[in-house]
Amino acid sequence: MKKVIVTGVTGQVGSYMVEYLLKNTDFQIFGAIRRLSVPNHKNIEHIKNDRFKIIEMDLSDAHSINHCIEEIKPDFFINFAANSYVGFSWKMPINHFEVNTLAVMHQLESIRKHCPNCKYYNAGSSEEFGDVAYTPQDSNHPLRPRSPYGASKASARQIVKVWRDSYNLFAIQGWLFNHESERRGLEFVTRKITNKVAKIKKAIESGDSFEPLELGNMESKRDWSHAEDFVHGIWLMLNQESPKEYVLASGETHSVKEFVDIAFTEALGGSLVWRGAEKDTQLLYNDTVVVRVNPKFYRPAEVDLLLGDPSEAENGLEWKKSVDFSQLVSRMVRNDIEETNAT
Ligand code: F7E
Repeated sequence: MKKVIVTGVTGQVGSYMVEYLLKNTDFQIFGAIRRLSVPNHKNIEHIKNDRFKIIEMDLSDAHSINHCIEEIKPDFFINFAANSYVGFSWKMPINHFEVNTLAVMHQLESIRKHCPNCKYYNAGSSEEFGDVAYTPQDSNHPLRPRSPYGASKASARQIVKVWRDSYNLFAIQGWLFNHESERRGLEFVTRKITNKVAKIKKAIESGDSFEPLELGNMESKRDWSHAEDFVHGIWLMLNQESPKEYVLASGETHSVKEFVDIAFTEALGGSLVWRGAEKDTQLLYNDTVVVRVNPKFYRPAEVDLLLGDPSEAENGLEWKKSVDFSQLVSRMVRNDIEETNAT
């Protein structure tokens, strides 16, 4: 039986990958997690299967990475574990490089020594494009990161390339544009919005008071997809004959403000009015402020616009997104309304 190690399985994309592999392969899956004093297995609690086994691996510990790879000798290694919150990366830049960059080198070194035929995927990011030179961004776009996070992923890309070229490994780092879902962490803007929308809706319906949603830069534009669509694209990338890297993106770009607008409209219906601009922007519902800006959520440097070109993946991998922007917002809002009403 073939063996796959997936890191970051308690996160959104890792948990979807485990479900995908259980459904579409007969492989043994090893889900790597980091020991925490308060573990959070919410995203994998529902997955009970003899083919899914949890192993412990800490990406900041080269010994633990090597130990797992040497013992399991996987056929595939999919690395989703990362410090992925861009806004936080200015506060802990070195840790971002340890986890997002150096760990990749440790993984590749262990694979080279113990299982050189293993196919390796590291999650790349549109944040590597950063201060974009042209739109839409494709796989030829230069790396121009704007955050320690983006720099850590761009550096990891160079490591993957060097190990691929030097040792003839099947090692790739596909570019993932923003990918969201009902399992997205609350610190990311999409889930922060949908979660608060649900709470505000509940408060309004119960006649309770509430604090408005506070956001940073609502003008920035992102290319948002559903994380489940990307899991399929990544598996197609890993099953190519030779290691080629692709951009996975929806091919649509929308501002944070548009996301807010659709989310509140979905939950509350009409009677919504925008007022002001930039740092004075507010959204009102029946004359009550439901969204306002708090400058503390602005970043030291912003990526203003991201729009990916999915055509290479559509042609080369026959990959296609199945969820569009408004469906994504709507699914996330409905899920958060259900979860909020259940508590
Ligand atoms: O921010 C703006 C913020 O934190 C999106 C990660 O998965 O995708 C993600 O990175 C935009 C930015 O995601 C708030 O300034 C405004 O312009 O949801 P985000 P991200 O930075 O795009 C890439 C592809 C990755 O690889 C990353 O790992 O929204 N924004 N107000 C805000 N963002 C947050 N988080 N919170 C706010 O209040």
